[in-house]
Amino acid sequence: MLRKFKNPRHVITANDATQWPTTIIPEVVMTGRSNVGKSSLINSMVSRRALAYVGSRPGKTRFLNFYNIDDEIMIVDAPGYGYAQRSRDEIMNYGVIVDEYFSTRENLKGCIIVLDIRHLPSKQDIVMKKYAEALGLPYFAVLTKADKLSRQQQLKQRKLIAAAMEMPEDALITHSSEDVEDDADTETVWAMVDNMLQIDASFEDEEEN
Ligand SMILES: Nc1nc2c(ncn2[C@@H]2O[C@H](COP(=O)(O)OP(=O)(O)OP(=O)(O)O)[C@@H](O)[C@H]2O)c(=O)[nH]1
Ligand SMILES: [Mg+2]
Repeated sequence: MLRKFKNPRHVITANDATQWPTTIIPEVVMTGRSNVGKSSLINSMVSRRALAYVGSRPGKTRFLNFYNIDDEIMIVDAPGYGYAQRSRDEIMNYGVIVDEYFSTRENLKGCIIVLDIRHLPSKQDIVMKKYAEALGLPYFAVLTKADKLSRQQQLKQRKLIAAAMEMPEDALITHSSEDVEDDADTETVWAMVDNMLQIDASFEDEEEN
């Protein structure tokens, strides 16, 4: 059974760090190529059709979008990378925004790397994973758009992607935001999120002792 939320809400689209919400709510950020389904994944995690903005063309999510999920967790939707239609300045600007967030945000407790199950990871995906590792930020991957492949193809792609990302297969969750029956996979995504937050909490306990 997929967990239910009472009041998931959009807090702000933050153009710069001064607009980041001042809370102590732990944050998990979505990252990945443009158009892979980051915003759609947020919607399926909270069982809402249109909390996060989804469109048919790449490059929809601009700047950082903060979603407060019942005051328990903040999901942060980041602009996708690798979108060729953006101007050079725009790309630079997004790089700065995202980098500043990752490297300075104290609330940030984990990262979900979103990949399209049909494609092998790009260089940027691998860089993203190494970046999270270098920052000591817990992460896992969600392979979206599983509805586009047969079960057998899904298993094959998951293996290939795990190898290319140098990640254990169980850190890759296959998911579809189109398939309304996909409760079990969405719940697995939440379980992985819980896990990331617990890892952080146990570090804090150690520091106190
Ligand atoms: N078939 C299928 N389509 C999906 C799935 N997830 C997302 N899409 C579609 O893919 C397109 C992009 O989805 P978004 O959620 O906006 O992707 P995004 O990663 O947030 O894109 P940017 O904001 O541009 O970075 C939309 O047309 C979605 O309907 C999925 O699981 N299956
Ligand atoms: Mg988006």
